[in-house]
Amino acid sequence: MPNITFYHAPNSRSATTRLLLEELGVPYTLHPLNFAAGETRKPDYLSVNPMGKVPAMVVAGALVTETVAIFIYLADLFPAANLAPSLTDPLRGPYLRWLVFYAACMEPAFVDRAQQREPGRQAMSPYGDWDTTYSTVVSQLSPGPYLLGERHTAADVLWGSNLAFLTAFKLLPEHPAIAAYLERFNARPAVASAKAKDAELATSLAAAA
Ligand SMILES: N[C@@H](CCC(=O)N[C@@H](CS)C(=O)NCC(=O)O)C(=O)O
Repeated sequence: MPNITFYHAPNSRSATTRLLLEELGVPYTLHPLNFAAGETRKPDYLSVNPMGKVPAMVVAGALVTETVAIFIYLADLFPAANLAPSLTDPLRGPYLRWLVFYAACMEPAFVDRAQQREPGRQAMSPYGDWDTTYSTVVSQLSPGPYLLGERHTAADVLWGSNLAFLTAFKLLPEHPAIAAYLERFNARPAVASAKAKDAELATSLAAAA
């Protein structure tokens, strides 16, 4: 089993990666960072990830950043957890499509919308327009129970975690298909245990600051 060091700040985007690690059930060394103390922008951490962003991970000595890259890599690296359709599985293409759709379309779409930024010309935008992006996601989720139908994959860990965050912060229009999806997501034992571990970490970082 490769050595994994995970750079993580609680209550941030890296919580999604912590949840993946929980679903995979693999051992790792946690390197916590305190946002409030500005640790993600200090030289020590910039020497790990020059972008100053979390998550970052060192796996067997090699740096991996970008949530979706980490997801693809770890879900393939630990096949026993059955979170990644194999290369020859017809679900492999849709699986990659929806992982990448999150970073390439959904993230820029909701960030533009949350910051009330005009997306600019539709043809130049990586996602086109918000309404199309949102309705494409809702259509994909509607049949259920999971993003790709009957099979739960790492794409559900990514989407469930992020849709839960966006819903909690009212950054997403409500929809019954999203609510039903999130109910299933929240019932997963890994979601409760990752949340509990993160709450404990947030408390200890705040006490240390
Ligand atoms: N493209 C990165 C984005 C990561 C990201 O935006 N991380 C935020 C966490 S919410 C961060 O580290 N912000 C701290 C900072 O910029 O100082 C990914 O997908 O992993």
